[in-house]
Amino acid sequence: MADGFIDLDYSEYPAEVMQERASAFYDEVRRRRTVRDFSDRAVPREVIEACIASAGMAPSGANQQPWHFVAVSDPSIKHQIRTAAEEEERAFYGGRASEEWLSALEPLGTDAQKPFLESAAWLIAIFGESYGVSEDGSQVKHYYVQESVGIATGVLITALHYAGLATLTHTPSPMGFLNSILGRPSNERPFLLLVAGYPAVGAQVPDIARKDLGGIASFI
Ligand code: IYR
Repeated sequence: MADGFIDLDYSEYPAEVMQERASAFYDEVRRRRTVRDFSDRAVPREVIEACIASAGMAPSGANQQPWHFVAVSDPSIKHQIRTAAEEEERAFYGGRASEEWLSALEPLGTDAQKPFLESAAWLIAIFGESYGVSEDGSQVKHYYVQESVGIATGVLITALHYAGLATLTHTPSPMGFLNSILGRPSNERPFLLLVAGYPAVGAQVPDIARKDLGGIASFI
């Protein structure tokens, strides 16, 4: 065997089993919805740890794993994040966003108030490392950072949903305040703030549909 290579750990499923597994997975993920109304019930840290560990298994450019996740349950840090995010959101909804953008958001019923940033059990701030820093302090070029972090975030959202938690992808813009509040270095750029927890009892979601397969894929 070539140096630096090991055998693939792979188990093949018969075609019918593959079909069953693919359909069962679809039935799981089709129920995922973005939730904006969270309960303040605690969620064990170990669940979040396992989901983040799954996200860390995502493929990445040159296997550089250019991501960092900060999981926040501390109420005072959540309060600081909410205060900073709402300040940006007020600017966004109060004039920074175009009319076209605001009308695209209308079906979602969003506004500058972000109470879930304090009520939800966990906020997971996801950072992309625009470059790495080696032991001697020199910069290491990273490749496909946005793609890699986006894939890892997708795995994280799916893992949290699969575990039985609700999530919300929140993107206050700009998000630089996350570096200062969470003490992250300047080579890390905030990618997304993922809110995770139990949905509030009676939580509602917008009555919007996903495109069907024909609307998102072609087979040739
Ligand atoms: N960041 C704002 C606005 C917003 C933008 C998009 I695109 C959304 O899909 C949802 C919200 C906010 O969080 O309200």
